Amino acid sequence: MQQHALLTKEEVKKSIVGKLQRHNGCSLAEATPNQIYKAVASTIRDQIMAKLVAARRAIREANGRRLYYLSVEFLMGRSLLSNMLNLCATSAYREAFAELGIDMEDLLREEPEPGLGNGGLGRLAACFMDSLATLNLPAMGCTIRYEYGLFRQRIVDGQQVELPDNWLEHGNSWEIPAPEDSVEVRFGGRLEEDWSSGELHVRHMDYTPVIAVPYDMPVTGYDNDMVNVLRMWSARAPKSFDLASFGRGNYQQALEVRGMAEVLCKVLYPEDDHFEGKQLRLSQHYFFTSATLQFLIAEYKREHGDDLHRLHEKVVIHINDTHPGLAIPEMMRLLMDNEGFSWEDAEYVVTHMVAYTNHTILSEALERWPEDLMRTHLPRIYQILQEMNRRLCERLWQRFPGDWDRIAQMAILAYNQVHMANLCVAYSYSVNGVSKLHGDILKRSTFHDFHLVMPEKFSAITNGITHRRWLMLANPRLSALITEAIGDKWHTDAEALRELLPLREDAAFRESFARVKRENKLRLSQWLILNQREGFDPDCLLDVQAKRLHEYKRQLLNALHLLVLYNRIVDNPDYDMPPRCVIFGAKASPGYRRAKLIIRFINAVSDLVARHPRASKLLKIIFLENYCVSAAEVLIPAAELSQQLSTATKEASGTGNMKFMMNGALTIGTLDGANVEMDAAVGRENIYIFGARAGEVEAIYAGNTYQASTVFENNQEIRRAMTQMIDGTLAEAGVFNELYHSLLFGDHGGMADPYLVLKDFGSYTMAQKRISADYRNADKWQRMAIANTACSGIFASDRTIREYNDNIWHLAPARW
Ligand code: 26W
Repeated sequence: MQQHALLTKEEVKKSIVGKLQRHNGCSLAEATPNQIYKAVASTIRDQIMAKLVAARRAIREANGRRLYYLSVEFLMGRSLLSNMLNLCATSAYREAFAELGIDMEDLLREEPEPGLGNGGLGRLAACFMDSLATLNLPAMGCTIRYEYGLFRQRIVDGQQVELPDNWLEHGNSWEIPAPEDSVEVRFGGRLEEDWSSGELHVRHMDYTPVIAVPYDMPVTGYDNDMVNVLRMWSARAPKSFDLASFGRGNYQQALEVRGMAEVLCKVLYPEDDHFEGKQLRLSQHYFFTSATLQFLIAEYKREHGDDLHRLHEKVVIHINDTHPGLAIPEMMRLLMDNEGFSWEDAEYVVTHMVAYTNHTILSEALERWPEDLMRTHLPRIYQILQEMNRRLCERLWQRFPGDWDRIAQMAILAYNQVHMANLCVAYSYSVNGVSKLHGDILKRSTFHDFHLVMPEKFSAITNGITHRRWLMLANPRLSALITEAIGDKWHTDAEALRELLPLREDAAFRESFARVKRENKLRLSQWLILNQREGFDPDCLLDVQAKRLHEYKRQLLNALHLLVLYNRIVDNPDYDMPPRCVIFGAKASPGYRRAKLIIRFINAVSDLVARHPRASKLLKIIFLENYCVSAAEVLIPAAELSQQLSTATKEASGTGNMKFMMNGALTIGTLDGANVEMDAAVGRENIYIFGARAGEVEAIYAGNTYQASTVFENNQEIRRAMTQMIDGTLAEAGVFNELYHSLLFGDHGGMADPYLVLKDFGSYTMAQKRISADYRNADKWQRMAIANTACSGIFASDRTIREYNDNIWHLAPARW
């Protein structure tokens, strides 16, 4: 493929030096690393802006449909290198840096990382943005401009400590403020209704107004002219509530309005596993959703005139999980109250415009707002929800006469709660899951009854990752090797990676593949030394589990197994295994006590192993601090084994699993989420599958047939490791009692070992044995590793986005 760099090396040099002169009044030699970073970013930004202007005009003129992708999280990672890559400018810049004496790695570290997401859901949204732009699809990502992203994690004495992430402190080189698109969002207050000329008019009085101001972050497509934006909404108090100009009597109210605006976008909620009905969170969701809808209506009117009856033909709103689900009643409100629509007309437009993706079946993560909170905080929205609920229940009554229990399960309002998932399923035109298995579970279980009533809405589109960030950018060595072998068409057609498959038989290719992996391990080790003063031997097997910390992801299974390995080594002076370095990367939600305890347990096992002379030669356990996008970019290319251990049915898809696979790691995993499809793609001989299958897990939960104590009694190794949890081997006695107790007895009347750690332990151990044996056979291992990269193409988000577009969005690619 033809690659079009915009600037030559000489032009790059000139523009960097020129920026420093004009912006900072200094020469390159005098500039600080941060000034140089900003100058470089600014040269890239100029090129993007030129494209943005042209793209916006072309999209306007094409007059086609547009996507608004609403997500409360976008975990974008750094932009400088990915923009360089997408502009095909990396080599021009690399050469310019070399001649100017700029260290590229140092420079890249200067960029603050926008961590505006928790994990999978937010990173998926970011991958989607890359693929949308690359496929020329007109789309806007819409979210909140949090002042503080996800907390920075430090490990102190083996325990997690959270620090604030003030990512905007030194400015953001990428954002473009768009104050002209500001809108007002209203909270609280009361409703006045009056019937005039035969119609009901609702007036919202005494509300608290907040101004939503957008900041746009450009998102470039790869090797094309497309630029979309991520629109981040920020809150400020209305000018009329300026304290100085405010009369005494309303001083209190002015203070309240200012307070609301100040806290609204302050911080991202760090929970991605547990829902709590906090008012501020509800405000955040409504704030960016309402602002987005008001803006898209204004934009539509500018281009198509004031009549909104065909809005759904030009606009599709995608809601990333239920968090932006208030888009549904909010659009009803805007159409009825501002545009004079009847209920029926408004409902027609809304139900043809909103599409919904579900990302979790864990019931504790499903959003259910207290009705009282909704009533007092968003009174008009609440009123609309009541009417939507009335109509839905009426319809369900026709279908299931007398079946009150079932109808209550499906209702929007029931048991004093607003059930967001039911709202989204009932009123979206599309409901989809994020892997085949997850899509099936939604149909047969989570939304079973809805599936009976409206089967046509349901689909499953397996998640994907942008292989440009996760392979080209993160793993330049492997990328160069691949391009040398099969050319560069895989940059825009990831399925072309399949052409690597026959190269498994090529000894020289296997050797190069192995060399790249070793160099990446070395790079990671150096990075770890720099960041936490602890590296590892690049000749050991590098085994990684990196993801949010959650009981269902079963980091505890991994850690218990390491304790068992330790015991084997200690017991047997001749015990032999290929030396391993096991890395954990995981943030625990600050309020999730048990998850934090698991981090402490991992670190205690790590210390125990490190203190034993023989064990520490065969095993090293590193807890990587502050796992985030840029850490993942160094970690994943180095990994040889990827641990994907979720209890079957619990991980909707997983996306980390795909990143590791693409970078040539082998997976040890359960048949859960997208692992099922990875297994099918790569073949059972190239993956280590263990543990209970989804059907068996469902049967256990349904019938309460599993007894954790039986495993404990029959498996001596597990019994010993668990005893070490509580007998003072790892920490003062008592510290890990809670973990022990939960595995053996369960919590407050629940079943023992609810995530089936003990149940799957035996089969996990067997799989690990095979791994150690296979790793000794370097040829075999490299063949399997190559097969994983070669078969990973279907997990590129380009494929995911094509499927969303063909089946749900129907956008026309922009061309100019
Ligand atoms: C309200 C609290 C809350 C916040 C976020 C609950 C749930 C969430 C997300 C839905 C959690 C999440 O990130 N889910 C992950 O989504 C990924 C992208 O589809 C999947 O790959 C993961 O399997 C799923 O856990």
